[in-house]
Amino acid sequence: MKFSSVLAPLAFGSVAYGHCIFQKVSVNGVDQGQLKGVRAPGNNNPIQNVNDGGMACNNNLQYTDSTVISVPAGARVGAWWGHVIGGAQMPNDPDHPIASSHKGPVSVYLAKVDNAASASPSGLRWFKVAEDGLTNSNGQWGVDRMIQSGGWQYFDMPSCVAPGQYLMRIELLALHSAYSQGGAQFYVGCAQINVQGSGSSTGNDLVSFPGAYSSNDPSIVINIYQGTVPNNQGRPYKVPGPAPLQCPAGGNPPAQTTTTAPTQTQAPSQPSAPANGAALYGQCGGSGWTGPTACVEGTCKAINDWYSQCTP
Ligand SMILES: [Cu+2]
Repeated sequence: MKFSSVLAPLAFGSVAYGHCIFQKVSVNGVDQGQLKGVRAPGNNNPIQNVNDGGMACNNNLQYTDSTVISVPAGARVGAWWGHVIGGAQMPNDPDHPIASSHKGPVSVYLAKVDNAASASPSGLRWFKVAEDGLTNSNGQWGVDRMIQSGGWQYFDMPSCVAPGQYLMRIELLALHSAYSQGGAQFYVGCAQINVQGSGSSTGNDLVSFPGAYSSNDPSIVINIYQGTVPNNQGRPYKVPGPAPLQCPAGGNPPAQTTTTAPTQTQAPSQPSAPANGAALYGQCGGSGWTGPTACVEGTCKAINDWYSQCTP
């Protein structure tokens, strides 16, 4: 394909070819379609200057689309990475979805906008909703987990995010050459989403891109390969940027200031379930779910094993 990384060694003085591009979204296990509702560049080169304007939604956007993807608050969301547009560059491409050397954290940010399809990425204020860094015990990074999931970077959209349109910024930070300043590789891309639910948070700890990161941040200038295992020599690793949004306990936000006796011990009786249920489009069940199992509005419908949703 034409998006080869032939120029990368010249441009970056690095032998790392295994770059990647964010190019599609899934919502509760449903693939939203290749290049649907996303803004993707025509090449897979990283950004290595944290002050580059492309730190928001990347540069040289070649693939744009007017789709705005519906994302229920609380949904399990996937962001898919591929070595080149379409995925593998060749059969058995060892650098798809990304070269395994490219270890590092992955993050997701949102910025509230009026119209996600047309919003400019510059000048926005972003809040982090998810991050996946280093597990010291096994030396696994967010990138490792993304590779193991076939290119899917999964996270949960916080249940308290206010309904409305957002740009969703997906970030992968590859640290294999981060031992010197300017060596870290940022891969970013944006999706256009419409959050549905009854939350009220549009974030705190708001940051700008560029601006959120400094070039000498110890999370960005770091030698992860000092030991035999790329685990930061067993030290904790702080993912750059602010902490992810934390929703109030209980998942579904408004006006639930008191935590009353758990209702999970009794089987939920949906039609008669009173006030303490999930809102329309909220999560109401699924494997591991400890939140409400009834719906204030709509009917609880199993989407898959790990996600049930209040649907109209
Ligand atoms: Cu690379």
